[in-house]
Amino acid sequence: MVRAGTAMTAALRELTHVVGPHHLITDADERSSYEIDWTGRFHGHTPAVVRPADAAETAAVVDVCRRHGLAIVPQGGNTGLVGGSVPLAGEVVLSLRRIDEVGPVDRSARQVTAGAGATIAAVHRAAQGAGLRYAVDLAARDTATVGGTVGTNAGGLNVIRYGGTREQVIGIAAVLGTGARIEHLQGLVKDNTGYHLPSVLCGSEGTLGVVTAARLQLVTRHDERVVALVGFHNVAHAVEAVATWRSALDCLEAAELFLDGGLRLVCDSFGLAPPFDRAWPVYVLVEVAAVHDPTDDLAGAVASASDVGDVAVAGDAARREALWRYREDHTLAINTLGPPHKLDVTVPLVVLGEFVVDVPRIVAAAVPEARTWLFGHVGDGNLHVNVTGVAPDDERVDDAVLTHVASLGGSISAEHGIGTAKRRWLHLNRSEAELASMRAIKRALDPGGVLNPNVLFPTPAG
Ligand code: 2HG
Ligand code: ZN
Repeated sequence: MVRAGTAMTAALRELTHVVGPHHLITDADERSSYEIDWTGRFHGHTPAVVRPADAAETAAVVDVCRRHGLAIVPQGGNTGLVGGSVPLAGEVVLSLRRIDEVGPVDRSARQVTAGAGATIAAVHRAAQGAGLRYAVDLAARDTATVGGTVGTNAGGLNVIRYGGTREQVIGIAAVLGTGARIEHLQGLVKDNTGYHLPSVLCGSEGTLGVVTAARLQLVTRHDERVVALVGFHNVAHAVEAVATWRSALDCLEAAELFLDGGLRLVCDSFGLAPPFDRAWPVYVLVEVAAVHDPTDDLAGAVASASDVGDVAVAGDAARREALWRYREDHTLAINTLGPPHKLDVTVPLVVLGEFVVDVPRIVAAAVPEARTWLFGHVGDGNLHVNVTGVAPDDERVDDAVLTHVASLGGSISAEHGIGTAKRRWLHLNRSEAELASMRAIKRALDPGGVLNPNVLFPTPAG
């Protein structure tokens, strides 16, 4: 698909014409941060990074690329963890970061329209200013963008209460692979007028259209927040406790699990004091939020769980943040050991406890020198299996873990997407008929196969 010589020169000239010379980046140094993913595992190259200012320029960029047969990788904050936003096969990078306007919050509809390049933190600030909240939150909030999180249907920390990104997207604006622009941003909650294109594009990983804006649902801001960090002797009891808390606590926003090894790594990496005088094999961090102080509800729920060791409770923002660091800093701490293999999976809650125990053994059987780090959103069965000490292109561990996950009836991608990292294993979760339907949609919306052609499908879909 990548053109050489004069054809490329002509295409770049046209792209310069569309976005202006400052926003077509061809210099190798300036391109480099767009060519590598956040973890450092996926590294490619691009002839150019194109940075349109708005949806009209985005449409013109897609049109130029279509006509010249240039493949495109749409990119937002480039915080994706499955190699889906970097040009691994010489694609043009279409960076949406300049389209970062967050519109006025509609207080009565409780919605806001945000440009694809707006960060999740910017949406949070806008919602906060209107006394509301955007329900999607994740550790990469300062860099991850609306477009990227829509493209990957990002989950994050509050899925147990509010669902993932798809549940918040009321409308969408995008440029399809056909070059057509669609815009459906009125924000009507009841709107049964055919296919729900926001849902189709959400999670499509840039293969069907380039999202330029999204109409997002906001939720009530609960200012009474409490976080508890609970140490447990064993995983089964921790998982059982979370299941009980989920039904007992209407105000449960997050239930996150991590293990002693991960906690020690975080503390060592960032000079943090451990939360308790002694270590516990398993930790669960829970956050509750309500209009009235939920401390007593949380205390009652924690007290009723069996096998609870130490408990730390934080009501004020600084101490809540301090407890969250033990969980959120896992990603940063693990990356200090070199690019990890990131296997973001869901397993049915009934087998989650034994999965946590079995996975390190499965990893060690595949690559004895590998180290396994487990943490994640235990409330919805989503664990992040991180593996270090394995070469970036050595896929033995990925194969062993993903095959095991599928055999348990789980998903090989809970919230990060398939990208290039997992496309080999998509058949474990999707039948031939499902893959054929997905390919048919791809062909209809991107007949030239220009949009992110090297992700998602086991072989290029075009
Ligand atoms: C999180 O839950 C993110 O913090 C990143 O999904 C997970 O680093 C990871 O594997
Ligand atoms: Zn996560």
